[in-house]
Amino acid sequence: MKTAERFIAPDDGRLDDAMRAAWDRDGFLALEGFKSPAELAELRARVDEIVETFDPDSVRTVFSTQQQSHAADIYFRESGDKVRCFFEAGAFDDAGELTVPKQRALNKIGHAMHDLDPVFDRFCRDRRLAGMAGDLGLAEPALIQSMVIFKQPRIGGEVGMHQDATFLHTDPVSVTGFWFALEDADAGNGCLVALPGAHRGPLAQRFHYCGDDLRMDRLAEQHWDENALVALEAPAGTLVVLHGLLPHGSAPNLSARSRQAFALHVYDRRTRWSADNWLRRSEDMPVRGFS
Ligand SMILES: O=C(O)CCC(=O)C(=O)O
Repeated sequence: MKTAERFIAPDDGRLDDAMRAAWDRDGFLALEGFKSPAELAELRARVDEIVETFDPDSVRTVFSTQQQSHAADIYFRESGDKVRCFFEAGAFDDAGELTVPKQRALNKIGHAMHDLDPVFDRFCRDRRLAGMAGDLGLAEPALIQSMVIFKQPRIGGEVGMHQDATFLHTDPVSVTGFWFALEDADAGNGCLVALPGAHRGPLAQRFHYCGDDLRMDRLAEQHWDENALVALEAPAGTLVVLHGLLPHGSAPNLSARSRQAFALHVYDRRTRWSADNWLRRSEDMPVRGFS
């Protein structure tokens, strides 16, 4: 598999012509050195604190993109405006007991740390990101979702190929992913993979409420050529920006190294947020921009 091109992150976050051309052509942009070691260390220390205070017996929700079984789970459904921890499928034995310490058992934390936690708030509400969002056409950015993705050693699960607009839909599509490597991500520990240029194709699926049920509907045939995948290798501190229609995912992490990442998803308020999206927020927590 080829490795995708990376740019050196601009100091002020503003995209030059070559970066804009790569974004238009590929539907992604990898910017190395966007976050400093100190910024990464601060966020990772906060992640460690959240995990430290999390009681694994309080909930046993497993998050897996392979089966939507978690969808029935109220803990997941109500996490759009909360800070909640989700387990890896491979973290339990047949008797339902954790086989690894909780620090090695979580798949992710989601989905509103950017609004509820001061350290995440600072990491996300970065004036360089605000400038970049403007360059990407997000004229009225709304920070809708944040996720820590652990990709644990040995048991870090696959993230199946998907488009973010499947889960965070607006009309027209505007969701944009800002994915940060908190640790080195490479082909050996399950880095992101993507199909360059395939963001020009249609939205293939939608995950949405239908009454009280959450369901996945097919909207268009998926002609995603897995032979054309590229590896988005990303040294710690790299920001990978992902177009909402770009098919992307990541392989399981079978290595002994973890591959922690943080993702922030932003949409443009000038578009119409689809009311049947899975992610819901209470009225007293309206979605906010970069300031
Ligand atoms: O970190 C990963 O492996 C997947 C992340 C992803 O798909 C996303 O942020 O949209």
